[in-house]
Amino acid sequence: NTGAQGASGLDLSAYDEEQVRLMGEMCIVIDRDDKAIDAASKKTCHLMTNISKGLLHRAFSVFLFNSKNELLLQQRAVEKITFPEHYTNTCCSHPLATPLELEETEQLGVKRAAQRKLEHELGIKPEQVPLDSFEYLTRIHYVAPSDGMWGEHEIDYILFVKADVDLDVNENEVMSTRYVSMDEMKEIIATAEEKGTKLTPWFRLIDENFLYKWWAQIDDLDKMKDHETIHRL
Ligand code: DMA
Ligand code: MN
Repeated sequence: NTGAQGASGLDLSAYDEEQVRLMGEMCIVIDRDDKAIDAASKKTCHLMTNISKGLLHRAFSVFLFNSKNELLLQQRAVEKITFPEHYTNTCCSHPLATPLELEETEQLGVKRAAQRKLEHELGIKPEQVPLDSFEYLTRIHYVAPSDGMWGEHEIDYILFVKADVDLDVNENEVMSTRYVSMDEMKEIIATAEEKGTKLTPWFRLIDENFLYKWWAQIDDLDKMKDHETIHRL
């Protein structure tokens, strides 16, 4: 009997049951050139002990804008194991190690995962965000500890989508949502420290390096796309 810790020797019983279940999803393990080389559980991929040894996985970040060019933000639920209660972009997650989500042609795997998670986290129906409505901008490679045990080490595909959507928020994933203008976004960032607003590290990196120049070009993104570079941030 291995008791509460299970075979891995790691006790997750203090965490939310549904979020622990999702730690069993199989992520795509990649090398530094974003070549798929293996599959490993979400748990394995997000443990700092493995990240310290270089374990890297594929991810995506969706930025959804309405027809007024406002960006949909979410505040992560308190149940999230990594970065609970942090404000972040519309939706983030991982393409899974399945044939459909491994597909690299036109970044279809990542776009399918984005569609799947927009519905899971925010209740957005796939019909409101068709696969060809996602605009793939570029990839960023970053590492970020969450707390002592957990963290992120990803190559993250940045996807923009412009759509007026209906929300039906999954409270196990998302505490709150809010649309912001570019000026409101800048204000949130500028006052985060004094107000104690927690922002996810990848959202900060994208905000600092890319967000506003892309946002300003939201209706003409083709010339902003860089599908060659993996930006190491
Ligand atoms: C992981 O996001 C992806 C990035 C870009 C940080 P997440 O922790 O929200 O993933 P999930 O929703 O699958 O828990
Ligand atoms: Mn991750």
